[in-house]
Amino acid sequence: MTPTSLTPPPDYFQYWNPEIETMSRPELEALQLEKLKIAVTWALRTPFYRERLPKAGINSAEDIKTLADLKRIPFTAKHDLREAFPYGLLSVPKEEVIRLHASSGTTGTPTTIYFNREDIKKWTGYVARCIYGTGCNKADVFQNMITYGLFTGGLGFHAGGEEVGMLVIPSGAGNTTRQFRLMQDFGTTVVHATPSFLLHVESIMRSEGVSRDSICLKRAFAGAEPYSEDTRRRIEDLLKIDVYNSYGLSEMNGPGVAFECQAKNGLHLWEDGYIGEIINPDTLEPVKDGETGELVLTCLCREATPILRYRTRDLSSFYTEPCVCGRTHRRLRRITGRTDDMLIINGVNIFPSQIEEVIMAMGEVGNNYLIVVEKEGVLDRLTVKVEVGPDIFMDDSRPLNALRDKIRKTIQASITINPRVELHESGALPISEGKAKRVQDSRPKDV
Ligand code: DLL
Repeated sequence: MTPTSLTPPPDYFQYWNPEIETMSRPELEALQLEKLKIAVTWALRTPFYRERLPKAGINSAEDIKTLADLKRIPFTAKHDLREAFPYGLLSVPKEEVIRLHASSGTTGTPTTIYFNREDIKKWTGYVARCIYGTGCNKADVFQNMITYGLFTGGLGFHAGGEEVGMLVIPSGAGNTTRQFRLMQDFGTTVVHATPSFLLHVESIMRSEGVSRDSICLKRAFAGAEPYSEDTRRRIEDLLKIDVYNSYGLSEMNGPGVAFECQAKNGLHLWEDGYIGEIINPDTLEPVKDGETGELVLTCLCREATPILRYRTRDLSSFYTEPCVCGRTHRRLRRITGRTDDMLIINGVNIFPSQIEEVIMAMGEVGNNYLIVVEKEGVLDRLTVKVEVGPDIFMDDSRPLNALRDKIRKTIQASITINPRVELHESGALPISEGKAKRVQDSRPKDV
């Protein structure tokens, strides 16, 4: 279904937990207040918040009287989690912890999130709610083509899929040829992957001559990295499936924070589990209703590692109108990037997503691209490397030159910077099994 489709019949939308998903806003806010008080109690048990909250005049849950009191709680940032490593945010005895997940820690100390049994149960419930809300049920065969391990995407979706009662194939990421075999052997109907891996799967399927009719795929959950509406449409058209956007982050458990329903028009933030705010990242004040800013999230559903008012760095906004599906939980717009993704090229601010939007809307372009930024003398130089589509031949220079020129001009019209464009044949650019690395910025860091 596309966002502009006619209104579907009333029984089209399916809810995992109808009472919670469609509860009135006043009821939902009352529930949030009750859970926020509990989350503050959990937080006050951790060394980190025991030091921080009293400075803001919060000494117990009694100090939270209305949801507006949330604003009195100071923000928590990524560096706070690093400083609190390893146990500064643990609020239960270690014996009660049954699992941990951690970020990759590419910039130093990893951030670690602990779960007790109840936390895992609640997280699984949110992921199951997301999956069921896309129309899946226990008749589905679900191939989880994402990294298992410390990354939350593998085990998080695995547990959610089992909770819905689907047959879960824990295939993990990578090994594309084997992924097709599994799909064919077991009749996979749903997959979960990063959007870049889904595009890669489609390219390999084409180059290996795997027929679309030999698989019975209907849906994909795609997330863990930003992608544009054009990329979604491209995956849907090429694979003939419905793609649902899935948003989450390890600090808020992992996947299962916000997800698209069958209307595929914005991601419902599960507000009985998370409180969402959008702030201006410079002033730290809330933006006006519907405006874009940084998403700040408070976790209401995890005791072992409580995190309040976490600055996600992700840029989004809330839709102001309700969803046709009847759920009352507000919808987030597709995340367009992160405040720390922004590239400043010769003084012009751009987000990689602006380049992706241009490229993925062009039919002649293939499924992979790379943005390279270098220093050339005193100036910055932007190169966009693009794989060509299957209908373009690398030995025919006329159409190649025309395509190169078209890409260059369209990018320039969008971001005002004139890039160098390199065309590559399908499969030539690096792919990553996890989150795609779309930007290579080799400029010295202190310039
Ligand atoms: O990526 C959790 C996840 C797993 C989400 C599987 C969806 C599917 P982290 O590794 O902590 O957790 O990375 C979180 O990834 O702050 C966003 O910047 C980005 N991100 C996640 N989902 C989306 C999405 C998982 N749908 C960070 N669109 C977040 C855009 C996304 N960015």
